[in-house]
Amino acid sequence: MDVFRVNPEVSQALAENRPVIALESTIISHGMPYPQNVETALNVEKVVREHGGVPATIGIIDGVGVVGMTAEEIEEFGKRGMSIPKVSRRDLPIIRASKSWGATTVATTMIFAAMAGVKFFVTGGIGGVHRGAENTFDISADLEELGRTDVTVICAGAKAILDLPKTLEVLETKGVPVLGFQTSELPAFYTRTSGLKVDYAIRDYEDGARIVRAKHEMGLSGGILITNPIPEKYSIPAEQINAVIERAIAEMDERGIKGKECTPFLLAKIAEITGGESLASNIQLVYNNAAVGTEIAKAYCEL
Ligand code: PSU
Ligand code: MN
Repeated sequence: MDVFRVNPEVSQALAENRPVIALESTIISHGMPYPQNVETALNVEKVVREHGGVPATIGIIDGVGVVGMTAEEIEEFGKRGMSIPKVSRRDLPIIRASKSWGATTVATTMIFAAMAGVKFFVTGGIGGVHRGAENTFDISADLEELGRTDVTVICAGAKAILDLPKTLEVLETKGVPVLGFQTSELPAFYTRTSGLKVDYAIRDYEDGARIVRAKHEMGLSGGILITNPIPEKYSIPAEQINAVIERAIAEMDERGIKGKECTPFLLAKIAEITGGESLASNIQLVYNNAAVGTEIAKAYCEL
């Protein structure tokens, strides 16, 4: 049984040095409700194509990593939702041996992307150091993966459900360059600002592509994080969303929710409290990341 299989359109694009963009499936099965999850996943693929790229949505089907799922497979990930396990690095051998389906997180999407030779990956937000990590030790495996696997991840920063200063500290320790697309401030997902500085503000697509190329030339292991602020018109004021996040975290603690359930619980709770406003913002920032990420990947192929 193959460890992974690559969609023929994706392998052809890779062979011809055309931009391929990896997309994750945990955002589909655990990050958004049905049917918005499927609609968003298919629209993101469309945005990638409109910008001249080839999308490769990644998930695990019958124990095999699929790099470039079909629309029907994406639909299945959306419909089955939370009943498909959320798979991080430590879960991979178990999922393979049991020939199960698995929704890939940022960490495992990076793993399969790297196996297939896909260099760019677009998503909404990454996992990071959770608030209270000094007691719980809850630090997302996404950070570890960024420290070791060579894929450039384009996202809208990290949500304030995380401890953002500590997340940046861990990324620094692991040697991950954190870039801001036309901003020197780390975006905080629903909001464009966080008061924290990124390592470098990218001026344009080519500027970003050159940094990715430079890292490859140096043979440095690990990924690069490109953070792209949510478009102004879809952003939610920090005071407003932070109050919601506080409420969601309080309820999570009350219910004793821990470990891998934390992020999906908080995402759903925040969407519920905001009456869908956060979900609409979430969807828009993913589209925006797909546009910027594909343009940077295209500039990389043209260097
Ligand atoms: N952040 C989001 N949306 C998401 C996730 C994070 O805004 O869907 C998902 C991603 O798949 C990410 C995972 O890799 O949650 C992180 O989970 P954890 O914190 O359990 O490592
Ligand atoms: Mn965790």
